Amino acid sequence: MANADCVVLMGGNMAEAHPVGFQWVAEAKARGARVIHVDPRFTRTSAVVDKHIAIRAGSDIVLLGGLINYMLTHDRYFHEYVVAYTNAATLVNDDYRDTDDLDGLFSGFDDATGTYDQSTWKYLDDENGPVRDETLQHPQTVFQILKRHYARYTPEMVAQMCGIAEAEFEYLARALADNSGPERTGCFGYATGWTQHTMGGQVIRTASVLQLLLGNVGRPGGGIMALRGHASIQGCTDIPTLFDLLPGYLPMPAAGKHDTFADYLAAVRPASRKGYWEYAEEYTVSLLKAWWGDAATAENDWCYDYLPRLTGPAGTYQTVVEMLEGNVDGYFIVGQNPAVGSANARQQRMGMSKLKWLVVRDLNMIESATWWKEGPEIESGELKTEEIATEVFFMPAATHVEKAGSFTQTQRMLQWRHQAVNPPGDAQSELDFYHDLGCRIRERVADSTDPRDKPLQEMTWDYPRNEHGDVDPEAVLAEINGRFLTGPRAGEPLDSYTQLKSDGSTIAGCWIYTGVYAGGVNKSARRVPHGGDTVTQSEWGWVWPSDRRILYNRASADPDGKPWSDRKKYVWWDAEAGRWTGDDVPDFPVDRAPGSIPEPGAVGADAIGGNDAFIMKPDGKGWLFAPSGLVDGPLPTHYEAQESPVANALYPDQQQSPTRLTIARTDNLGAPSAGDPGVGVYPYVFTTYRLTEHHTAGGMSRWSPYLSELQPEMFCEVSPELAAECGLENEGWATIISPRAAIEARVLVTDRMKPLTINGATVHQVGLPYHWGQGSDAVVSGDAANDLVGVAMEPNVFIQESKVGSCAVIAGRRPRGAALNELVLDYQRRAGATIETDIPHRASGAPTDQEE
Ligand SMILES: Nc1nc2c(c(=O)[nH]1)N[C@H]1C(S)=C(S)[C@@H](COP(=O)(O)OP(=O)(O)OC[C@H]3O[C@@H](n4cnc5c(=O)[nH]c(N)nc54)[C@H](O)[C@@H]3O)O[C@H]1N2
Ligand SMILES: Nc1nc2c(c(=O)[nH]1)N[C@H]1C(S)=C(S)[C@@H](COP(=O)(O)OP(=O)(O)OC[C@H]3O[C@@H](n4cnc5c(=O)[nH]c(N)nc54)[C@H](O)[C@@H]3O)O[C@H]1N2
Ligand SMILES: [Mo]
Repeated sequence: MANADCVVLMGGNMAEAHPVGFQWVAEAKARGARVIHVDPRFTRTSAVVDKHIAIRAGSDIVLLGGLINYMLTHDRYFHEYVVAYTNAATLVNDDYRDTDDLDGLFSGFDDATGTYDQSTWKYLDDENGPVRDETLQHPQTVFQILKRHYARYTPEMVAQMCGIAEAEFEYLARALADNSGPERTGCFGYATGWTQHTMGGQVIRTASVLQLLLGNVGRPGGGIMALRGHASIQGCTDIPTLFDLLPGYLPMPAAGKHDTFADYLAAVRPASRKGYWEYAEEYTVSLLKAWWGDAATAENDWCYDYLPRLTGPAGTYQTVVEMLEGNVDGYFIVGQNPAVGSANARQQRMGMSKLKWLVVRDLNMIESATWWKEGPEIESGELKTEEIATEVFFMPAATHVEKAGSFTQTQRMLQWRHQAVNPPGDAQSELDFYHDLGCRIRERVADSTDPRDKPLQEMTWDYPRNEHGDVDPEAVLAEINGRFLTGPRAGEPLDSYTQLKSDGSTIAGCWIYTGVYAGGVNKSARRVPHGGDTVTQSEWGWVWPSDRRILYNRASADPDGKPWSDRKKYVWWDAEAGRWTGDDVPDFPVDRAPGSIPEPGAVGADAIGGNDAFIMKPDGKGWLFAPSGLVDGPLPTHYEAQESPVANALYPDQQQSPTRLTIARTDNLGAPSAGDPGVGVYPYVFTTYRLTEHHTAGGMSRWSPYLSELQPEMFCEVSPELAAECGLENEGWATIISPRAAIEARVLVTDRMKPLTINGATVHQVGLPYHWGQGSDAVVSGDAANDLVGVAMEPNVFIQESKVGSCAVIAGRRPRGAALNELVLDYQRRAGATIETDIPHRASGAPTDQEE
C-alpha cells in the first residue's frame, strides 16, 4: 500500500479499525498518493484522506460497476496487460445469457432450488483448450460480454442508486485511471463494509475486475487489500476453523460428491490439468500422512475415509437453527461471543438454551456464558433460569501474551509471538487445552473396537513437551511445514511445497505454509529491524507461499519479461541467466521464458505458458469473467439487500440476489422491501460498525476500565434531519426497532451522517456500533446491535448481511419486560411481515415455526 499512487478505501474504516496498518496509507499519502474513502458515514478515516464520498450502504456494486464501465468506454483500461494476463480475449460458450437478457438472472437458474446450473458459463473450448480472440472483437469474448454487462452502470445510475453526485464519481474514476498503467499503480483496501452483504463475494469480485482492467494486480502498490479482523483471521482460513475447508484451501469432502479419494482428486484438480492445483494429490496425501502417520498407506487411500463428509452447510447460522430445533446436544464456544457478536443474537441465545451442555473458553465471563442468568430474554421473561437445562462450563483461556505461537496477518505473513508470562490460575492456551482434550479422548477410546474410533486411535498425537509439560508450539509449526519421511533427507524439514510427494514419502500439515520452517529455522520469528535492506523487507516474518510478498508478481513485468516501467519494476526476466529475478521471490516457474508455449499434453507447472501470470488459475489468466467457482454468477451484478426501501433500478424484476440464503422463521422475519406493502413501517437503513476503543463483541474491551471509560455507552449516529424527523435529541435516547428486536441507544446527532437522495426519494441511514451486550460482569454493558440484525446469507461463504438492514426509530427508551416483545410484534403486524413474505426462491432450512 505504501507504494500506491492512489488508495481507495471502501467498505472499511481503516484508520479506525486498522490504525497500525494505516501507517502505510499515510506513507503513500506523504509521497503524494491520492487517498479516497467511500463510506456511508464520515469517519476517522474520512477525516485524514483527500476526499470522502458518501454512499448508500449496499450499493457498492453499482459504483464499482460504474467505474468498470467508465474505464471501458473512456478507453482507460491497460490494454496490453488485459490482453496478455486476463481472460478478456477468451470466448464464452454460445449458450451463455447475461442478466440483461434474462431480467436480472444469468442463464441456468433453477427457480425450484434457487441455484444455478453453471454449465452455460463455461469457456468455448476447441481441441487446444479455450478459444481466444486477442483482438477482443468477437462478440463472445469476455471483453465484449463485460462491455455489454456494465453498459447500464452509468454515472446517472450511480447517482440514482448510490446517492453519489456525477462530479464525485468523475473525481474517483479519474483518480483511479490517472494512477494506473505502466508508470503508476492504485490499490483498494476493504473490510466488512464489502463482505457482510448477501452478495459480499461479488462486491470484491467487482473490484477484482476493475483492478485487472487497470493492470493493478501482481504489481507493487496494486491489489485489493482485505483488511482482516481478528489477529490471525487469515490463519483461520489457511488452517481453517471453517466447516468447508481443509488446510491450504483444499475443500472438505462432501457426502455423495467426493465419496472416494479418486472422486475427491478429480474434483479438486483442474480439468485443464494446468497450474499448481494439478498437485492436489501431493498436498492431500502429505496432509493425511501428517494426521495419520504410518496408518495412512496407499492401500487405504491414505486414510481418506477418516475425514468427515459434509452433508450440507454447517456454519454457525445453520447450526443455531439445528439447536433451536433440538438437534444439537453440545457446543464449544472458543474465542467468540455469539450472544453479542453474531447476527440475530437473540436466536443464538435461544439456540444455546436448547443445548444439553455448553463449553465457553474465554478470557472473561462473556455474555455467551451468562445469558442463562442475565440475558435480555431473562429480563423480558421469555426464558426462566430455573427452566433452562443447559449445563454451562466456563474454562479460562490464556491470552496472546501468555502463550507462544504464530499469527498470520492479512498480508499472508506469519509472525511468531513469544510467551511473555505464564497464564494465571487454571487458564490454558488453546494448544494445551486441545492437546490435553485429545489425550483424554484417546485414552477413553483406546480399547474401543468401534470402527468410528479408529481415526482417533490412529492419529499422530505425539508432540514433544517442555519442562512444564506443555506442548512445544514450534513442533506444531514444524509439522505444518512438513518433512521428508524417507530418502537421504529423511526427517529433515521440507524447503518448498514443490517437494511434496503423493507416494507417502512426505508430510505437511498445510502445503501453503511449507518453507516457513525450512532448514529447521522458524522463519516466522525473523525480526530484523525494518525487515533488512531489501525492497520487500524480506527479513521480517515469512509470507506464504514460499515467502512471496506479492502474489502473481510475474504480471509486474510485460509480456517480454521487462518491467512495465522503471518506477514500478519488481520481478523481471534475466535473459542471460535464463531466470526470473527481481525484488521478490518470483511467483512463477523460475526458468519459464516469457512467451514460451507449453508442449502439447504438458500438465501442472509444465503446462504454464510464459505469459500465464495467474499460475493458480486453470487457464493461467486473471478472471474478469468467472466460468466457475461462484454459485451466484460469473459476473458481479447489483441486487438490493435482503431488506431495502430502495427498488433495484437495474433489474426491476429481481430486487434481491436470487441465490441469497435466508432462514424463514418467525424469530428471523425480514422487513418488507421497496414495492412490498408495509415497507414504510421500517423506513430507515441501518448499518453496523466498530470503534477504535472497543473490539467486536466486547470481550476484550468492555472488561477494560480504560477503554470502557472512553466509549461507555451504546449509541446511534443520526443526521440532524433524521433527528428532527423522529424527534430525537443529542445525548437523549432512541429505540431502534427491526422485525427481530427493539434496542435502545443514546443518540448522537451529527452532520457526519447525511441523508441521501436515492431514486428521487430521501434515504436516511442510522449508524450502530455493535460492541455492547447485556451482562453484569463487564465494566460497561448495553443493548446489542446484533439483536436487530436478521440472518440473510451470502451463498458462497455464508456470511451474514450485517451491514444493511431496515429499521424504525422512535424517541425514548425501550419498554421493559413483556412489553418489549409486544412492541416488536406490533411493528411486525403493521408491516405484514410473515414467514411467507420472507421466503425468496428457497430457504436454507425448511421453513419452521417457533412458539412465540
Ligand atoms: N479497534 C478495533 N479494531 C478492529 C476491530 C474492532 O472491533 N475494534 N475489529 C477487527 C475485525 S474482527 C474486523 S473484521 C475489522 C473490520 O474492519 P472494518 O470493516 O473497517 O470495520 P467496520 O467498523 O465494521 O467498518 C465498516 C465500515 O464500512 C462502512 N460500511 C457499512 N456498510 C457499507 C457499504 O455497504 N458500503 C461501504 N462502502 N461501506 C459500508 C461503515 O460505515 C464502516 O465505516 O476490524 C478489525 N479491527
Ligand atoms: N452487526 C455486526 N455483527 C458483526 C460484525 C459487524 O460488523 N456488524 N462483524 C463480524 C465480525 S467481522 C467478527 S470477526 C465477529 C466477531 O464476533 P465474535 O468473535 O463473536 O466476538 P469477539 O468479541 O471478537 O470474541 C472473541 C472472544 O475471544 C476471546 N479471546 C481472545 N483471545 C482468546 C484466546 O486466545 N483464546 C480464547 N479461547 N478466547 C480468546 C475474547 O475475550 C472474546 O470474548 O463479529 C461479527 N459480527
Ligand atoms: Mo472480523
